Amino acid sequence: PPPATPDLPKRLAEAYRFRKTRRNGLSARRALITGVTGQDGSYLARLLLEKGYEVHGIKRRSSSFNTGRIEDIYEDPHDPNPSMHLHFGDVTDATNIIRVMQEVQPHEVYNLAAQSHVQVSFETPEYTANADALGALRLLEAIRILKLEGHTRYFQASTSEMFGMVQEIPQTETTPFYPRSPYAVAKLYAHWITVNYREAYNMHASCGIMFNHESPVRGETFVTRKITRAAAAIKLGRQDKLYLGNLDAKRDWGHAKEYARGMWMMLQQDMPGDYVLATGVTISVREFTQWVFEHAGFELEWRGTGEDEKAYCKATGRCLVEIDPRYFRPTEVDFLLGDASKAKEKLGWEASTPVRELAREMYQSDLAEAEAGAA
Ligand code: NDP
Ligand code: GDR
Repeated sequence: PPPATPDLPKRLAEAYRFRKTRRNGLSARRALITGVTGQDGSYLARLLLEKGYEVHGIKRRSSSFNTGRIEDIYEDPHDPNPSMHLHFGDVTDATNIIRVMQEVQPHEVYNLAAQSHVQVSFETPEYTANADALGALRLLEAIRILKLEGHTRYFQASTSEMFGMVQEIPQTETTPFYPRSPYAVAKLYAHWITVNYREAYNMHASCGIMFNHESPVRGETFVTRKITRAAAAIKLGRQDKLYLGNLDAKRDWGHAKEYARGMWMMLQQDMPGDYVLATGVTISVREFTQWVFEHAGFELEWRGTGEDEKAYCKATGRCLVEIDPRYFRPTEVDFLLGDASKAKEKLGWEASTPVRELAREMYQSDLAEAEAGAA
């Protein structure tokens, strides 16, 4: 008779063994990326193309051009053998997701699509829940409906925002969650539904609990990029000052390119699992601002407190940074610091770009972009 408690890990390892067989005449190792036009999607698509994958991305229809970040890797669809394909779609549209999934029959799905701005989620909570929470469910269900569980591995972009009001320092895979925004609550649903589908249906489904990661192609309204762009514009005399919200918030900021590699590594494991990706260093928005302005040649002096705090250029006395309370959030996440020991031990993944170097790279890129714009 079978043992009362079956040997689950062995059974799962068997179920997840990568199927190398051809399916419906499709042969290459195929990956489907939702959110391919975003920061992480663009790094991940590049990485997978380098590794020889056939990459399929889902992009939204937009009234203006939204493929700027992947322009250089997107091939002409008339090419007889393109390795990068774009499909119109939206994670709020289940029929579309099922159709694309059926067409592509991917070996790996990376769900990066999201309304990813925390502050915007307070203004669009229902849409954020639809895209960020139910979007994950739609993808997992599509895999199940099409009976691709034994063939398709799934990655969910979970977030350190789920820790919210932190219950433990540093935060690990076992730290309790306490989300503080509609975005974080939606992502918590997506996280747990991924865990549930893994346990209920033996899916190879993994979550990367990723702390903030940035790059020169970071969205312009996230604080790091907002700061590096403003410093470059101020340097060139095109902007007077920068308005920010909470300067005391502390974040664990890493480089997006390294986090994309971590996502891929999770799906190469025999067993699925959840992993924190973080640098293990935390700094405040104020410190990040200070460093970026230093790169730009402005030494800052902070005066005042709370909403009246301002930063002045030490050399000229000119005010360069002011607080605008409109950027304060109804509920804030004050402090995040991740411990990525599990990822280091099991995946061999480690963040390697110091945040100061990241700030410099982003500033230099924005300066070059601003100078080119002026030419
Ligand atoms: P971005 O905001 O840069 O990219 C989000 C992507 O999702 C874009 O391609 C966007 O398309 C797409 N998208 C948004 N809504 C939909 C929708 N309804 N249907 C289909 N696509 C949609 O985010 P990042 O690249 O920074 O982050 C990638 C993922 O990782 C996100 O899920 C984010 O929540 C998560 N994450 C990010 C972290 C970070 O620090 N960057 C940390 C932890 C988690 P479009 O270009 O048309 O807007
Ligand atoms: P976050 O990133 O909310 O951590 O979410 P963001 O850069 O928006 O904010 C970081 C911190 O900076 C404070 N802040 C400001 N933020 C913005 N955007 N604009 C400002 O002017 C400003 N001034 C101060 C914020 O209050 C906050 O404390 C990011 C996103 O990529 C999520 O999708 C992802 O899940 C998390 O990181 C991990």
